[in-house]
Amino acid sequence: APAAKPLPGYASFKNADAVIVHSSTTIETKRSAFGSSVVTPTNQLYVRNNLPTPPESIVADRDAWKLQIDGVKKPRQLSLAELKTMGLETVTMVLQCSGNGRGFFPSKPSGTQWTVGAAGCVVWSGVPVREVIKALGGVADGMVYMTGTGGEVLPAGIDPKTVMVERSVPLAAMEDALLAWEMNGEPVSLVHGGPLRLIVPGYTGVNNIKYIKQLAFTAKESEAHIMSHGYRISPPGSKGDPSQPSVQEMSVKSWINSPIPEDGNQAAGKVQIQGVAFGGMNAVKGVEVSTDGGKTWKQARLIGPDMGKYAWRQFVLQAELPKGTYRLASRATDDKGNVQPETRGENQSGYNNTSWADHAVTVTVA
Ligand code: MSS
Repeated sequence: APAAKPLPGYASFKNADAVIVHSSTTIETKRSAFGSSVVTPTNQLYVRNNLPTPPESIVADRDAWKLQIDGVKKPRQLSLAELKTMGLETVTMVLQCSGNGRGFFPSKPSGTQWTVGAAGCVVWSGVPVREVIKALGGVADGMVYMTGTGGEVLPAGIDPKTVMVERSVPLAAMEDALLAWEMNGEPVSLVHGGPLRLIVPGYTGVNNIKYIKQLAFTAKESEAHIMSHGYRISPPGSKGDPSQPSVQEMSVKSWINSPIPEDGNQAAGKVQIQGVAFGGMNAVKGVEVSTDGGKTWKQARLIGPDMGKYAWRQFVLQAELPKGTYRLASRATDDKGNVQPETRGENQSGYNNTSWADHAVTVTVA
């Protein structure tokens, strides 16, 4: 096996034993590192940067960070210090890259070959976007999108639209969105978007803009390439374009984190089959577990605290497993009755893989 890549400098605080470094801008949590305690520790959370990380200096004086708000009745710039006076809310949510599970596509789409670890369950605190907008007189007439722009300084000499991280989500997403300065009880680290990050619960990672410098209510979607052509559900063999659905809302998904093949052979007898399940926009209602590759299913038990509909739930099925080989699978259902599908939705870039069959593992009990 090739030697593990070292952690990049900006992420040197990460627990090297708990992550897989794919590249200098993509770091995945190991499936064996998720544990059973709901919240993903910051030093194990995945990283995905579309551009190089901004300099550490942007988190030197956090309260001085400026956010421009446009497309409201009274557009203006607000400092983080001012935002902190305008409201406070906490939301626990699954942050998951649009391409999590891409590594299971047999077509091997280009991009990071994430399996399950481009996701985590994270606690965010900040001011609700709706509070800020209310204070600025409300959304201007005719605006139907909320568009966030990342604070990266773009390389000179190229059309900014080709590289900038700017994403539009439907206005309705504003309802539960936060401008967050705290993550898992600490000021948001630079790598995860400090000093200020837009959090759009239930939406895939890319819609959660780090180091946000502008929040605009707009009549049209952003024309940045990452919005118009990137992160589109394109039919296999085709290129992304604005007519295809954008990768936005997440849907019901689960996977098993223990036992897994990485842990080696399991001892025969009592086994606690456990994993995580989430509903994306909806709460998880239940999870079934199969030990025979999906032929038969048993209801698992949700364990641990329920941290709200955007968080994931831990589940466990206690099983008695004699020696043998088992194909372990999990299948979640949300509270609207949506069931995690057996198959992935084929698409060119390997987005939104929720297939329970793809996420199943083969474990040997000896
Ligand atoms: N933001 C910004 N500003 N930049 C970049 O690059 N990326 C994305 C998000 N946001 C970015 C942003 C992505 S793409 C993702 S996933 C996320 O982020 C991640 O996060 P973390 O914290 O984990 O790193 Mo896919 O869908």
